[in-house]
Amino acid sequence: MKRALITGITGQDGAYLAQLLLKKNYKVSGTYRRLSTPNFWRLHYLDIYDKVVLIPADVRDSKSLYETLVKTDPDEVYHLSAQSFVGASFDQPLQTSDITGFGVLRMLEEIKKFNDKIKFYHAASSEMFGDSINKPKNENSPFHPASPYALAKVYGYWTVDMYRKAYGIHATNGILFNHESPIRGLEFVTRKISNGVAKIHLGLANDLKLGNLDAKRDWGYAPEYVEGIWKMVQQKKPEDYVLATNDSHSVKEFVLEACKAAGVSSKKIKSTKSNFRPLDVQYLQGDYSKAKKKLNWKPKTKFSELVKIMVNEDISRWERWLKGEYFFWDAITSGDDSYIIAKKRKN
Ligand code: NDP
Ligand code: GDR
Repeated sequence: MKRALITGITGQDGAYLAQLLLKKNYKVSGTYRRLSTPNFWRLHYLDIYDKVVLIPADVRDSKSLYETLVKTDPDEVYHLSAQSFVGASFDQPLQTSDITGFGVLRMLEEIKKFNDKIKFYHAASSEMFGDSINKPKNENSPFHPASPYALAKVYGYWTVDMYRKAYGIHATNGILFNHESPIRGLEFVTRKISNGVAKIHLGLANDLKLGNLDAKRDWGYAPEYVEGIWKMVQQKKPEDYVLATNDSHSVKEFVLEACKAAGVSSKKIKSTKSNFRPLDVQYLQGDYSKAKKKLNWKPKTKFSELVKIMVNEDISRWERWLKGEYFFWDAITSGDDSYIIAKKRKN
């Protein structure tokens, strides 16, 4: 039985990847941060909480990473831990560099000491490309990072490249474009929209305030992307790969599709300056030709289908919860949403 360690197993990709690896008969371990309120809702939602081994560790603490390697003795390490929200990286640039950038270095250093035969995956990002010429980006496109988050990912990317060349470690950068799902964090724009229109549909909110509606992204469906991640790590020779849909849509288009799916008026969705970033990437579109050729990977879920999956799931959750059904879900612990639920249930 192969052993996998996932840093960031409590996040969207960590949970889906754990589910996939369990199906492939791996022994799956994952790191989590000690928080005053535990954050395992995704593992419960996918019904895998009791099937994985959970180990407390922080990517800012090398000792905890080494101890995790000793405890799990993995064949493969999927390093997904990050401060992954671009918006927050402008408010906390140093913390983002430390977690998202130096975290990669710390993990690779401990792997080098413990067992340099471990196969390593780093979650790099399309944000590294930033705004450049308006054409689809592949593995050879130059980087123009436009946020502290993107800068940290570029640092991680080159760290992987260096450890591969200097120490012969089987290390891979997955350059993933945006991928979404019903277990996406509530702060990211797609889930903010699906959750927001679901509330408007049910009369629980009057409107939704977003920021830059003109930004374009290449949005895919997360469960398909974790399959691509696994395939990268199984290659004989470690290389870097782009995963994307080769299609790009604006935030405004996402809003219109979501409103159509929920049957609400798009006039209720507004843009406010306070939700704009100091610097934003206006256009991102990927080119996944290499992954298609070498990994036999391709995305299946189209943009409008993705929007429907997310909106329908959020409407159904709100309906179930308001009926009194109990299940693990993030909105019940998020400030504004938990307040709506508490108020409705009292009435
Ligand atoms: P999430 O934000 O959902 O998950 C991030 C994970 O990192 C969480 O488990 C989080 O733990 C953990 N984490 C944060 N800080 C630390 C820390 N100091 N020590 C240990 N763990 C920490 O992100 P996604 O699942 O969406 O993304 C996974 C990775 O892929 C990230 O590195 C992200 O930057 C990258 N990526 C994501 C893309 C996407 O579209 N989803 C596209 C390209 C790259 P906790 O639950 O405690 O907060
Ligand atoms: P992104 O995702 O920055 O691409 O990073 P996000 O969903 O946060 O933003 C996408 C675009 O939407 C615009 N936008 C808003 N964004 C948020 N979050 N909230 C709003 O109200 C809003 N209004 C407009 C943003 O300005 C931006 O242009 C995601 C993360 O998963 C990263 O970790 C990952 O590396 C990249 O995708 C690829």
